[in-house]
Order: sequence, then C-alpha cells, then structure tokens
Amino acid sequence: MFKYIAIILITVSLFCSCAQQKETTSAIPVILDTDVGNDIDDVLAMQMLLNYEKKGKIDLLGITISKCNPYSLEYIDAYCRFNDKYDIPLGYAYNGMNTDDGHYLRQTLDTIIDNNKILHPKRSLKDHIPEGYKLLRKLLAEQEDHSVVFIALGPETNLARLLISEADEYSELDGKALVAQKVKLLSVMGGLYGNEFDFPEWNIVNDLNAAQITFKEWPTPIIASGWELGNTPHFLFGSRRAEAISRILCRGFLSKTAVTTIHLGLCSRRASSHLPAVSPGRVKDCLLGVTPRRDCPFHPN
Ligand SMILES: [Ca+2]
Repeated sequence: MFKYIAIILITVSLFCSCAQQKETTSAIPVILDTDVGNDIDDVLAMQMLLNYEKKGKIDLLGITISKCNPYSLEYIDAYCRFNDKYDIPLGYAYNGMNTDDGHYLRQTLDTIIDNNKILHPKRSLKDHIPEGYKLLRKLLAEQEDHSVVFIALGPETNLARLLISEADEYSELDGKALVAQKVKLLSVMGGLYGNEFDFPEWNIVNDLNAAQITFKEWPTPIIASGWELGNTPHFLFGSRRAEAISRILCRGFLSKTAVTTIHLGLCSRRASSHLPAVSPGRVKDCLLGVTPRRDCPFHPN
C-alpha cells in the first residue's frame, strides 16, 4: 500500500516540477529601453509589460533609460514599486541628448493626495546607477542564447553604446557579438515609413548618430514601428474592436506607437530583415512584413 502511495507522490511531484519548469521557461525574457518623460505612451507600455510579468508571460529583466533626466530614473523606480516590482535593474544614459523635464515626471513625483505622495522613489542618480549599456551587457550575458526580446521606445542612445562596447567583466564578446548571441529580435519605435506624413521623426533625430549606428549595425532581426503605426491599430490587428479599445485607452490624442511596439515585439510571426542605414529626416521603404499572430497570448482579439 505504502509503495503505491509513494509512487503516486513521486509521480505528482514530478508532474508539478515539470509544470513549474514549463511555466518558468515559457516566460519571454524582455529588456525595455525607454525615454519615459516625453509622451505618456511609454508609461502605458511599461504598465503593459508589468502586467504581463504579473501573469508570468514575460520576465522583465531590466529597464534602461535613454532620457538623460534624473526625474525619469526616479519616476521609473517609483512606478515599478507602485506595481510591486521592487529594485528592478535600471541603467541610465549619462550625457544623453534629451535632458528636459517633460510634462509629467516632476508633476507626478510631487503630487500629493490625502497627505500622501502617490509615487515613492527609493533610488536616484546618487545611488550609482550603472551606465545603460553596461547594464545591458550584464543582463544579456546572463541570458540563454537568442532568447531576449529587446524593446526600445525612445532614442537609440543606449543601443548604440551597447553595440560599440568592448569586452568587459560581464562578457568577453564585444557589444555587437553579444547582441547577436543573446537577442532574439529588436522591436523599436522610430521613423516614418509611409507617404502620408513627412517630417523628421523625433526618436531618430534626437540622437541621429545613435540611430544610424543601431540601424546599420544591429545584428538581429528588427521590427520598426513608425510614428504613423501608432495611429493605425486597425491596420495592425485587423479589428475594429481593437481599434475602438485602443482609442478609448488613449483618449484619441496619445500616440499608441509604444504599445504597438510591444505587441509587435512579442507577437510577430516573422520579423523584418535588417533595415537600411537611417538617413536624416524621413526614413523610407523600411516597414517590412509583420504579421501579428492570432494565437499569440498577447494578441488583443
Ligand atoms: Ca518614447
């Protein structure tokens, strides 16, 4: 009798262990690079990732900040704590190009409701926050080969610095080789690709040198979400319902490109090949075939 009970217990424990392992290994490792502090869509995107992590769908390895403003760091630290994500690894683009305060960082950090602040940062630049590309090297070195989905929502400052980085204490590979070995794909918000609009897209021109290095040298497939893509979720998802939800969420006046960048990064069936080097101003002929997977757990329908 005891023999049968022991066999049952061992079988159940093996089953649980396998199920747990499957759950652990199925979470997609994700790195977010953001310039939180300009448009609010980066915050929506960050919340999406935090929600996905709570559901066990992704493993948010860390966040690098491309906006060179100290409040962006405090805001992200506090916002993650607000979502019970404590001490997430953060990296910062020291001497980056975009330094202004923006419209909501300080305001939100200073907001008091019922005698309480709504955000409670515990880290600032005084806490020896690593340079963005150094954190990226550390995070990538620890991951399985060809596993990381890299999502970039701002200027490519940290990405370019990573690509031109040299071997260090984290990896004997240089930056480009490290990316080639560890990253599955890059989903990046930036550029204009259609004929409807014609102006220099902000993420690209803000750090043009970094954009040129990134789009020329990045060694994995890239999915680029142009500025106009955020305005056309119907095109992306083929659903009026998805478009309606998106409009309600974004109240019709926010760019939704950051959100669609995440969906494309996590759900695309096939990625583009390399994009050509970026020229100043408008980028043409770069939006390549991207098919959101209907069976993807992140698909909005
Ligand atoms: Ca952004």
